[in-house]
Amino acid sequence: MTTKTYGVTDPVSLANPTPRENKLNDLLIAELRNRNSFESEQATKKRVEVLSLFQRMTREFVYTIARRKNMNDSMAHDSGGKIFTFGSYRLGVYGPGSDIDTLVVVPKFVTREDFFDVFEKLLRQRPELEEIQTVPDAFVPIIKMVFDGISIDLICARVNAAQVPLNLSLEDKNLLKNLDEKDLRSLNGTRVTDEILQLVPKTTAFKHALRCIKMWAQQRAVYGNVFGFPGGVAWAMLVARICQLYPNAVGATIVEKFFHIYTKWKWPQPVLLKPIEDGPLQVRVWNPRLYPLDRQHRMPVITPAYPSMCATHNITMSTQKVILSELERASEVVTHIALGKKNWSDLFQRHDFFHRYKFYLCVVAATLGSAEDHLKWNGMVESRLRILVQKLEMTEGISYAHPYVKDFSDVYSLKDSNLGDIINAYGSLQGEEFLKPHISNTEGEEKNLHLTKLFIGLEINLTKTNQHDGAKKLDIQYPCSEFYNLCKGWATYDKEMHFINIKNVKLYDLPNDVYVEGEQRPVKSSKKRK
Ligand code: 3AT
Ligand code: MN
Ligand code: MN
Repeated sequence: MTTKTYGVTDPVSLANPTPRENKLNDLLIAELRNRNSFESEQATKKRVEVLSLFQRMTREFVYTIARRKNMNDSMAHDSGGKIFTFGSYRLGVYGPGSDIDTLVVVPKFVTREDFFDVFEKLLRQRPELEEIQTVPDAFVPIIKMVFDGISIDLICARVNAAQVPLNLSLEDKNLLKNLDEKDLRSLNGTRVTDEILQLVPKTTAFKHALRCIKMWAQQRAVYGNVFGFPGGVAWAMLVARICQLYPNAVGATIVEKFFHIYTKWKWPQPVLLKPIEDGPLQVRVWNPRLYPLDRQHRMPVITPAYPSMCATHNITMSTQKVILSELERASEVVTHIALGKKNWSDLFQRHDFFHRYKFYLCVVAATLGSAEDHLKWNGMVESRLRILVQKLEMTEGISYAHPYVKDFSDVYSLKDSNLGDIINAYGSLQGEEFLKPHISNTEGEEKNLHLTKLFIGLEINLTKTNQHDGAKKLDIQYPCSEFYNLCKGWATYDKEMHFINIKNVKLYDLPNDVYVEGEQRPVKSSKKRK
């Protein structure tokens, strides 16, 4: 039994699980298994092997650079090099489709240029390499690849040390001194996940509960940092805090307490896993007393590793409303599960986003060019969607604007049609017939039209007075044109190549591909005529 105190308060209860709680926990794990949350032991073994190969390659990489810098053989060997992981693999909540988020840590004398030169060459020599994409100029420079059937996100960071031995821990804040921003960002993922795991009393209960919360959040479409919802790290910290409050509970109990506690939480009171620390760098640490921007965070969840940041700064008035109502629903469902009146699959019931609003906006990003060109343009549009959401929130007649957390993409060939006609037809049921003949089957073609659509559900509250004023029609001109300008202000925007369009789509005119297999389209209840 755990008695040590974790977190910023005493625990709520030290109770061990009851037989009934153990039973509920078994049922939860069985339901997760049914839904393919866990991968086979064999597949996991392969991940471990690939990681140990990457560890050997990391040492070879550092050794090569050390020799180039004229170190002797023994010094070069002692320079070391170590891989760490972060993301779902490190947290132990990965599934069959998960990647491995991997960090290569090197001593001070190895540069990022070396990584994108020497390490990349080492990778390209390997027969297991299936796909590789390097993005050295990204916010977090990265090599994305498929290696021996496994997706891998590989990043690199230097630390403030001459050697990186195998027992190095990234906990020491002094390792962060004299690094650049990209090194700091690259180290952050691992430093945060390592701390979360250390701050949790029982990792088994934590992992089971987090798998459940991730499954629930994905099914209910409240998962995804870019769109203004908590991402994987934020959900992990939210679960970790509950684990601290119930240190001896099993996963199922953590889940139940999770929903009960967060429906009653006094936001914007922050969720903390430990007191916020000061440190040796000239960087900002989250502090709402000092920084007005931090005061705007509506549901702050603060990372434990120095320098502490808010992982949920993207949450807006609308997404907060959606999250709170989903927590409310889940809180009722788990109450019924505990009473034996419902089961875990009820918690994981799919959302009804494409059934519940009368009006939607469809944001279309299009690129006349390569798939890679479109990836960049669309990525920029998506990362700014929440700004459109915030502008809509302030528009009269809209009570909230609910962004959907997934995009839909297609590739078309222009044929003889006008580009504008295709973009206009895209995103509605009406347009589907027109688009059919344009579906592209020439994957590699340079000048295809790449299209991605995003949806925002609008909750309207036009009051009687402005209906009488003749303003019955909702006016979204202003937020939309502001959003166009914002996107077109992108540094590498090219008007011959990049297009952006927002259209109104009514519920019954939503395109077919937003519904999953087996899901019925909503049907107009025909007015009874006599
Ligand atoms: P999967 O099991 O892989 O689906 P995950 O939680 O590991 O779930 P990701 O691999 O997408 O999810 O992300 C792992 C971490 O990488 C989370 C975050 O710290 C970092 N990360 C992901 N995407 C970005 C991004 N666009 N910018 C900065 N950091 C990111
Ligand atoms: Mn991952
Ligand atoms: Mn990843």
